[in-house]
Amino acid sequence: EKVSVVGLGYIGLPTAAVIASRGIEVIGIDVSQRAVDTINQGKVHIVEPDLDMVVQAAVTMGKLRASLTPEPADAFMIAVPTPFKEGKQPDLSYIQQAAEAIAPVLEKGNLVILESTSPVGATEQLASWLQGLRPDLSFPGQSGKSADMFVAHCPERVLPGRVLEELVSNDRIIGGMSPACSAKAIELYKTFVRGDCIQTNARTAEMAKLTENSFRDVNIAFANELSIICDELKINVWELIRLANRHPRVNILSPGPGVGGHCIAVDPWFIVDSAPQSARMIRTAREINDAKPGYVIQQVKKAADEFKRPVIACLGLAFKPDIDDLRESPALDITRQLADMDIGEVLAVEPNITALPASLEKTDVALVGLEEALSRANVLVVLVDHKPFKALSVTDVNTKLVVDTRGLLSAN
Ligand code: SAJ
Repeated sequence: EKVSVVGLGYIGLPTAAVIASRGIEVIGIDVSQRAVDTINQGKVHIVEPDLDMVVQAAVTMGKLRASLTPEPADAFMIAVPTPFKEGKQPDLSYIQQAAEAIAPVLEKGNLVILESTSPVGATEQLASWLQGLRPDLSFPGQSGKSADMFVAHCPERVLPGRVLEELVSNDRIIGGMSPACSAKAIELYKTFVRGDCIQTNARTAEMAKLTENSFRDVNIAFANELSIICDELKINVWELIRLANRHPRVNILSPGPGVGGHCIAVDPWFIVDSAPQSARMIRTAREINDAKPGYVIQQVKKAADEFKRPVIACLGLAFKPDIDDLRESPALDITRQLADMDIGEVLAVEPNITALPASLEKTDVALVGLEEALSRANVLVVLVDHKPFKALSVTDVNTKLVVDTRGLLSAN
């Protein structure tokens, strides 16, 4: 048995390494020479707890190898990006490129799995691209033919920061283009997944993944809307949510400075794009969450206006707690906009990085330690609930104006 993983990023690399750690031969394919070289040295090019150890072990055992060029295998797992920009079409070009890359080496009886989060219909599209490239093979879903190839959508659903654990323990949705495709895919996932592998069709699997992230987005939007209503009504939203969540059937998530990351702020748009007239709540939730950074900035401006020479300390730049990932981070966005507004000196505290990211380099923002920020700032903006910030108490900040988007201080 040999498995080929196409795309060695945040999902593909951990998946490849975990399958290899079960003793299965894995070949990882990527378009980046740097990624390929790094992995073949037993090292990693992305940050994820324990990933370095697992990759190193798999490479040393001779079970994991990376290459720029696809080669024959029994199963191919595609884990490439599917970007989406608001107002544009979902971009399936990386899936199409992956199809073009693997098509020449496909053999009768192979299994092709799409793991990338995708709009409904993408798996059918993948099968039809492959069919066009390999008319000598028969792919499922092509009318009137009995297929000798297997195609399925098995969406990834791991949480960054807990990928290696969740890859194994989460239940998996296995959406085959036919029951035979699902059965074949379940066989593969059973080799490394401890959770249940639940069978459905490809379209339902695509929608299930989008639904999970949209559920979270809508629930966070509800919390963000509550936080603004509570500001108006002079109610502590954190206490309010704690109380409401004591009801056995209520479970509200937490407000914040906005929703970041590459998944929850993106995936709902796939649904909106597929059903623009009907996806009204999903669209509104996206708009509410995207508007939250602007609201926070107004709150900070109001606080800063109280001082002649305001020093504003932004606590946290990452998109969520205890990681170094600053991509699509509302905290970073707020800090940059505050600097651009020129309303005072801006300090940034981010314990998980050692240098400012490129987007702040041209600003006057200074990266400082928590101590310095606490001693110098008169306006504190809590943007991320990193562990060291959770240890803060009201007495640390009682001479300052605080805009607390995570409820660290107001919740005490
Ligand atoms: N956030 C809040 N309030 C909350 C929870 C989160 O404001 O109560 C914010 C976070 O601060 C962050 C954003 O939402 O900015 C997203 O963070 P997250 O931890 O909710 O999710 P991600 O983007 O790291 O990972 C999600 C997960 N999806 C779900 O939990 C339904 C993960 O399981 C998926 O695999 C991943 O998206 C993905 O790749 O799609």
